[in-house]
This record gives sequence, C-alpha cells and structure tokens, in this order.
Amino acid sequence: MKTRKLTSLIALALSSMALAAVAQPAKPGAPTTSTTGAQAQYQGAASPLADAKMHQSSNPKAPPMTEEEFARARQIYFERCAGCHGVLRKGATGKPLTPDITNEKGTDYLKVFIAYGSPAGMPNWLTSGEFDEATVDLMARYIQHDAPTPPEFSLADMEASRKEYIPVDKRPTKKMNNYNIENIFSVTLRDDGTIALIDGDTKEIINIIKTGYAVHISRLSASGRYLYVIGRDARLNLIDLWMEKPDNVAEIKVGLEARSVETSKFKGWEDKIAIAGTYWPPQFVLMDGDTLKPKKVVGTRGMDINNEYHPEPRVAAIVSSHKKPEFLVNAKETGKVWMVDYTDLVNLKTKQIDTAKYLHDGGFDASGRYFMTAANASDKIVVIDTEESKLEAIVDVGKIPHPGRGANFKHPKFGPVWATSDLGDEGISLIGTDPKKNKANAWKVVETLKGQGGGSLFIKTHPKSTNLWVDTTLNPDAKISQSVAVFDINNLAKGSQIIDIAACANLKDDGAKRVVQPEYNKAGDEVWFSVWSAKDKESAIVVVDDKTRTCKTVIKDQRLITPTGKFNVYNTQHDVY
Ligand code: DHE
Repeated sequence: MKTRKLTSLIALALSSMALAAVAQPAKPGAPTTSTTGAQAQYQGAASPLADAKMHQSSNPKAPPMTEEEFARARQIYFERCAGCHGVLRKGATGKPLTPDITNEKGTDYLKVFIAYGSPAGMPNWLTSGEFDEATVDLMARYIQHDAPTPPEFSLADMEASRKEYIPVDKRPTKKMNNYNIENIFSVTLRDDGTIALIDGDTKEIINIIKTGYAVHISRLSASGRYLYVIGRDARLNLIDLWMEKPDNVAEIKVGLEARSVETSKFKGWEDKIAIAGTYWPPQFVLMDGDTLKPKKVVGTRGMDINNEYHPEPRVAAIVSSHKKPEFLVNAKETGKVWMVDYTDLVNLKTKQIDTAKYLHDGGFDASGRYFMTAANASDKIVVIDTEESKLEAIVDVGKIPHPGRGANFKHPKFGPVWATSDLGDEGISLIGTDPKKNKANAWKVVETLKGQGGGSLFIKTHPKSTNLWVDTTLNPDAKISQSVAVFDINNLAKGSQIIDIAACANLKDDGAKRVVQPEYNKAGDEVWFSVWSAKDKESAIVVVDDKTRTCKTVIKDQRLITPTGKFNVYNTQHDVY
C-alpha cells in the first residue's frame, strides 16, 4: 500500500529534479559527472565514524525523532551514505543534504529518492531490498535534521594514542633476516584488520600483522626499511623490515577516518618525516618517521576553487616529491593540491594550487617530475610540476578516471605516456608526458584504448615489461570483474587479450571473486592479482608470468582474508609503475 503511494510520487519528484537541472546551470569549475552504480558501490563502504560519539542535533522544522531513532539513523547514514554525501552532508559525489534543502523538499519527496534511487547514481535502497519502508521513512526524517558533527582530533589526542612497541635504540642496527626485502609484498587483508607480508621470491607468508580496520594503503620509507600502513579507522602502523621477523614497532591514531600516508623522499630527508591525511577531521599531520611522534597538524577546511567555503575537504592521495623536500596533498572537496615544505615545521611553508574537483588518487610520470592526479568528478587529470611547484596542465579524459598511481610506458608513436583507466567507461586514456622532446603530445590524450568495460580501478605496467594490465573490479558482469585485459604496448592496435584470473585461482566457494589491482614484482617479470571474495569465503592471490601471460602460482592460505591492495617494496619505494 505504502509502496504504491511512493510510486505515485516518483513522477512528481523526477519532474521537479529535471526542472531544477534546467533552472540551475552548473557553476564554473563545478563537477560535470554524476555517479554511476559502480562508483556508488565503491564509495559506499562503511565509515568508521558510525561508531564515533556524537550529540543528537535537531532542527525545529524537521519531523520529530526519538533518541533511539536518531541514533539508528545516524549509524545507517555513516555506514551507507557518508561516503558520497559527506560527513556534514555538504555534498561530495552525492548531492548536498543540508536541512535548508531537505526541509524544503519534505519527507515524502525524500522518501522517493531513498527508495528508488536516481539515474545519476543514487542507489535504490528500498527496491534493492537493503532498506524496508520503515528505514526509508527514518532516513527521510533524519536528513532533515542538522548533521551531527563527529569530534575533532588534536595533536594531543594523537600523542595519547601513540605506542612505541620497540623504541628506536632497541631496534636492529642492520638487517637481521635473510629475506630479499626489496621483493616483499605488503598485502591488505581488508576485512581482517591485518596485512600479510609475503616473500615475493618464495611466495611464503612471512607474517600476518595486526593493523587498523580495513587497511587502505601501504607505503615505504625512502630507504625501504620502514613500512607504513594506514587503516580506514586512521590507525597508522610502522613496521620494521629489518627485524628477524618483521613486525610493528610503533603505532598511532591520527584521526577518526583516513586513507593516505607517505614519507619524506628528498635527498637528506630519507626516513625522517611521515605524513598521514585524514577524511575526518579534514586535516593532515606531520610526524617523526621512526617514532610516529606527531609534530604538526594542518587543517584543510577553507575555500574551494570557486571561493566557496567547504567545511570538510577530505585528504585523499599524498605523494612525496623527488625534486624538493615537499609533500603533495590532495584536498578532495576544495580541488586544491597543497604543497607542504617539511624542512621547518615551526615556520611551516605551504602553497595551495587550484585545480579541479574532486581530487582522488594519482602518481608520478616516468621522470618523477610531474604528479598526475585524478579529479574524478570532473573527468580530468591534473598535472602538477614538482620542480616548479605549480599547475602544469589539466587534461580532459574519460568518465570518472581512477588511475591508482597510473602506468608509465613509451608509446611507439607518441613517446612517454602515463595512463589511467576509468570507473565510468571502458576507455583507457594515454597522456603524453614529455614536454621537452615531445612537446606536441604533452598533456594531451594521444590515444584512448578500449578496455573490457567500466568499473576499472587500477592499471599497471613496469619499465621491464611490454604489457599493460587493466582490471575491471567493479563491473557488474561477473565475467568481466573476474578477469583482466592485457595490452601489448608495442602493438596497441591489436586490442587486448582477456585473462580469466578468477578461473586460475580455482576457489572452492561461490561468490564475488572480484579481481583487483595488478602489482609487479621487483624484476618486472611477474604480475600479482588479488581475487577478492567475501570475508567468510576463500580468496587468493594469483601470480601471472608476465611474458607468457599464464598463471604461474596461486597463493592460498586460510589467513588470506579479503586481500585487496598489494605493495611491492621496491616498486612502492621508488614509484615504479
Ligand atoms: Fe581506495 C588508494 C580512497 C575504496 C583499494 N583509495 C586510495 C587513495 C584514496 C582512496 C584517497 C589514494 C591514497 C594515496 O595514494 O595516498 N578508496 C578511497 C575511498 O574513499 C573509497 C572510494 C571508499 C572507501 O570507503 O574507502 C575507496 N579502495 C576502495 C576499495 O573499495 C578498494 C578497491 C578495496 C579496499 O581495500 O578498500 C580500494 N585504494 C585501494 C588501493 C589503493 C587505494 C589498493 C592503492 C592503489 C595504489 O596502487 O597505490
């Protein structure tokens, strides 16, 4: 009965939406791309803020809610909605949902969108079976109240959380194991709150190490000795690879939610400074590289590229310049890349470069001079010159670029290029990166390859390889999400070969078996893929022989729970990709 009532409201709601779109032209610099189903799924991961303490906020114009209802709705919001609409509901990839907007729309109107979704990427929470009608009603009322604000996290809070398991003077003074450290892989075991260190030579698990919840990335210190691992819950672990059995030596919580960590790489500053960026609070912290002692916290709140205030610019990718003692920090919602000089933390020098929205992930070109980063909601790649510390170019690419760190190779016709695949379409954009010898091709898409489809997250090659590997992890077709496309760099016109990676894994359970993130070994003759199943199902890592493009080894172990990102020590340390 109620469903019928909702259905009758759809036409009204959609027509108002169309009218609004006509009546409100896009602001200059505003993102042009709406989300897709794949992107909504990707961004909808539960936020650790669901468990943070917050006060019930209310708005007299909004329909009433009991304390229990508010608490339940808040939990659901942070688990399902915050990734797209933002912690403070000011909007990110999803639309803003502040009370000035939602009160005007009213409960019935909001229920339609929550229940049935929209073509622009809003999931259909009722008809997909995720929410019942009572939950749809609960959420429609909740978003008309003021957004509750999670607590801040100061330098003192960080210091109070810090543990030095092994103080610096008790650590080894030389390598105490026989591992070929440069070929170790740090593997994210996403839903287990651990990482696996895997010996790239023997394929044996060296250690499973306790880390934060749903670890996101691993990065290496400049010397390759220290491994830094950041969890979604903003717990940062420091692992010493010189120990007889590499393990945690220090740990700190840098906020409530995070995705990025990096370390100082400039000559003379090796292993000295670490930096971690947080989604909440919107800030980054500079720390001592070997103890994680926090030294300086910098907030990213402020004006965006359109000179409008944003209260919640999340810190996305951070890279470390090879040309200067600087970090490059992506502030997602403001569209600004911060250049942070780490030589004097008291008289801290920072610079903000206006680029495009919303900044996400990226990596260096082959020369190590240019930072190539995705502004995913505007379908652009931003190029920053790290020698001059300024914007070099902004390049239009396909729909929702998602490069990871991207892939560098020499195109037979156009010279050095950096490549990205897309979440929103099948295209793979190759951008010329050599303004000195190939000026005409620099910062232009010189060729667009046709991949298997949308839902691609990562792309990879290696200086010693002639293969370009592209995953399609979030493609809705299981045949596509379980396989990868591989191109011959010297004969791109031939198109791709499709390799069924999940079939190689030969897993005993049914399930998603999503294939994610190619990563090379140090020699560049093997490429590793995660076959990512649910937490209670068997997963694996498939090692492919790069030359023959055949499966070489399948790493299976009951401890390999939900493997996703893999980080080869040497390649990560030297930005080889
Ligand atoms: Fe990631 C990198 C954010 C979902 C696997 N991811 C990054 C970076 C950011 C980011 C900002 C760049 C860090 C850097 O370089 O400093 N990722 C986010 C999200 O906000 C998002 C969309 C939703 C979320 O709630 O986290 C998200 N990411 C995912 C996943 O679902 C993936 C596939 C599986 C997982 O482990 O969670 C995933 N992200 C990765 C990986 C990298 C990454 C493997 C590093 C790639 C690399 O080669 O460097």
